[in-house]
Amino acid sequence: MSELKALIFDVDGTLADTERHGHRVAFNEAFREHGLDWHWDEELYGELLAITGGKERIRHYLAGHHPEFLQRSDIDELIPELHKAKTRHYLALLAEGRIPLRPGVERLLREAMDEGLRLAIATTTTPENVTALLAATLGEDSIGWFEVIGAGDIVPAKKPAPDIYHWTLDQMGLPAEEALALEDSRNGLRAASDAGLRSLITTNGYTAQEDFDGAALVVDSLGEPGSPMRILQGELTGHEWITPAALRDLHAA
Ligand code: XBP
Ligand code: MG
Repeated sequence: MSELKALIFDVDGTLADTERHGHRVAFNEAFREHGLDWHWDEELYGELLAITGGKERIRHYLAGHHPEFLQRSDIDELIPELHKAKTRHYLALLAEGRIPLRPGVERLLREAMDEGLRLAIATTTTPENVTALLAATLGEDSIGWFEVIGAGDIVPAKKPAPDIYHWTLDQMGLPAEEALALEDSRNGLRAASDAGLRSLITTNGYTAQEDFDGAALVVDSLGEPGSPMRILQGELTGHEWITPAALRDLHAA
């Protein structure tokens, strides 16, 4: 069994609950700004999350709700324009400090670095969204904690395709057996598994009911001293919150 050398983190839903009060709100502001009466309520957004990537999500929404829009001759310009506006609004929400990290995330990152584990990010979201979240929550320097940030359109096929994990592992020069993925969703689990990685899943309100068959462990959060995690699937004895030692046990199991 290979030694655990690196942790690869997803961003949306894993590092922070960014979707419901972050991305969703920013999409709606972009639509309003463009004079469109589209509104993604919390329930609809939960359905749209099946499609990763903001531009891909807008196109999927139009196919189901406003198919006539897809016939417009300028649709290939309109979608990226809407998405650019959405990113601007999302970055403003982050800068206001409205989106905190999930419990245990900062602790685990610091403990992992103290123990010499390598850190990376593999996400579907736009690169600026990642660096802005890190800067707003952990300070500018934290961007440098991550050896590789694989994000957005750097690979053409987004999760659940494994491409972003393949790209990130390639950049690190690391075999999949020496890393563990931290994810929150079925799409993320599929991407990591198809790249040969074991995954720890931390669920959230949008993903708790998903099928996590094949995950090394599913918990409701990383947990903190005094505020233990709840194990939803799998086994991990002797740990009440996720530490590097817990991750090494999972990786070796
Ligand atoms: C994240 C996503 C992204 C964000 C929006 O999935 O699906 O689309 O919702 O980001 P994952 P952009 O956590 O699996 O990476 O609008 O910047 O694409
Ligand atoms: Mg996610």
